Amino acid sequence: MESDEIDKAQSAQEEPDTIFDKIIRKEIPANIIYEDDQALAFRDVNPVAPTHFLVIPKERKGLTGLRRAVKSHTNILGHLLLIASQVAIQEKLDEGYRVIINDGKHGGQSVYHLHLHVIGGKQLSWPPG
Ligand code: D5M
Repeated sequence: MESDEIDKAQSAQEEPDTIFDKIIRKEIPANIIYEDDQALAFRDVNPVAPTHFLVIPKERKGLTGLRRAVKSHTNILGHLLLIASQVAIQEKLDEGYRVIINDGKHGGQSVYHLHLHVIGGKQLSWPPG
């Protein structure tokens, strides 16, 4: 396995409550760097770059992953991208950054609550593995 996250993704599945719900409800600590009524951004506990934060919808509304997106999710999907951009500015990622959504087993998804990864703070390589 390439990493713990890929390892976890092999057995991860949709569930009614995820670790991110506990973060939203403030039941477990997280390093929250942005919050509004619809979205939350916090630092990834397992960073893969000098800056690595996640942007999530506060209400999952069926969005366990991007594959579940339907037309009624259009506004929240747009909002999450906008917040990714605004928090990247807040984090001073002036030289650029990358936004990633891992979907399903092949995508390496380990938490089934839609989330955008924003990584930066160094020159990133391409392609990802
Ligand atoms: O990404 C799921 C990401 O979630 C992974 O990079 C670790 C991160 N994670 C898991 N638990 C926490 C907590 N408690 N705080 C912060 N970050 C966390 P995926 O795309 O599903 O593999």
